[in-house]
Amino acid sequence: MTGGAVPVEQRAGWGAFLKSLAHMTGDLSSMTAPPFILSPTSLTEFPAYWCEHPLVFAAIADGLTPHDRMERVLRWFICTLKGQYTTRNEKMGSEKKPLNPVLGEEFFGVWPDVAGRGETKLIVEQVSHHPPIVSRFYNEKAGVKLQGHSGQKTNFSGTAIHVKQSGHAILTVKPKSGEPAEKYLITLPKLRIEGIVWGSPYIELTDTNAIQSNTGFTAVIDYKGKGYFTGKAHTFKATINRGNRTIQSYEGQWTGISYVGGSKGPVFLDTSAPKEEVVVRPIEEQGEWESRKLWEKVAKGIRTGSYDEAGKEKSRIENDQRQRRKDEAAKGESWKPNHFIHLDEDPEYQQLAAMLDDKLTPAHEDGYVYKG
Ligand code: CLR
Repeated sequence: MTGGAVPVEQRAGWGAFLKSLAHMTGDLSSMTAPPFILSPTSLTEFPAYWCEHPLVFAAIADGLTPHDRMERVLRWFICTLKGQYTTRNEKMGSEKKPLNPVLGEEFFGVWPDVAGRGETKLIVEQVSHHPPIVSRFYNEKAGVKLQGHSGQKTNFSGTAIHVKQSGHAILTVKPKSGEPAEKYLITLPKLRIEGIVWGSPYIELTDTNAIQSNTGFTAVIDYKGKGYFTGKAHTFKATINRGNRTIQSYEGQWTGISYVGGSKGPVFLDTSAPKEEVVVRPIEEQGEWESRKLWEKVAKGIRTGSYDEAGKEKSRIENDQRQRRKDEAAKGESWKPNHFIHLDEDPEYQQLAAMLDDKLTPAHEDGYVYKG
């Protein structure tokens, strides 16, 4: 039966949504979905998932050799996946449809300095719709800094939504050992949203993503769901390579434990360590474009089941956006990001992308860089 997890009074709406998915042309974000599947959180908050293990992030710069640091980058990357891709299921019972950010929407947060690890700061802005979000976070004291942007192309196969992420991140590391700064280009994995027909969506990662360092080390991560590598969901196999030589392999679950070498090797990462959520200023102190302030009434409506109120407020925000774009067009102006600048050619990205195998390099993308 279709829609087993859907509230009875929303079954017709879910059926209509599934039908409309079949006609979707790559952008799911602006489609209307029934209330039970709406999340009160905007996509501008999602970059925070990258940094919910600030100690693991800060520890990258403690690595003693380029190889050691690549392994630490891989460990940090893998340890963010559980938060990125399973948090909504854990908190709200299933994957949900996030709020679609508006141009200029901002999200700021920090992970405070505890026991000398340094403070990590996050700055996010929705800079355009293609590519959408740019984020930057850094820990000056620990010598680690990440900047990236991300967008999605979606299509529906009849049973699952396939999501291709565009965008990439560049990590800059200043090794504590005093060696020169290193750069790491991080590409983004593909995802499949399963459980759609039942109305209880969840994410499985698929395919491959990679991390390319200018030190010559590459990490390649392959993802499989149930039944491929081990019969378990959410599994990966990774290798660290130098040129065409594989130096070390890793495998396990990105939601659980992974091992160096085979499953009998030493533990590489245990993701059961609690994550640290980002600290955000109270809504009363936020500016009008800050995500939680901007969406406050919509989020409240969704949380309390006052969907009419949420819908009205959402339309008000969207109409205001349309008016602003019209006004700009009438004046011959175009909207400019507040925290980032566009670069037609980002030299850092070009240099690293040229080192990565063509198969693993994302097609040409726009670039934005932090203004400072
Ligand atoms: C955004 C970038 C983050 C990782 C991430 C996690 C969940 C993804 C989200 C990204 C993009 C938007 C997304 C979401 C899951 C569901 C949602 C694909 C990639 C789509 C737009 C909504 C699907 C609607 C169904 C739940 C019905 O680092």
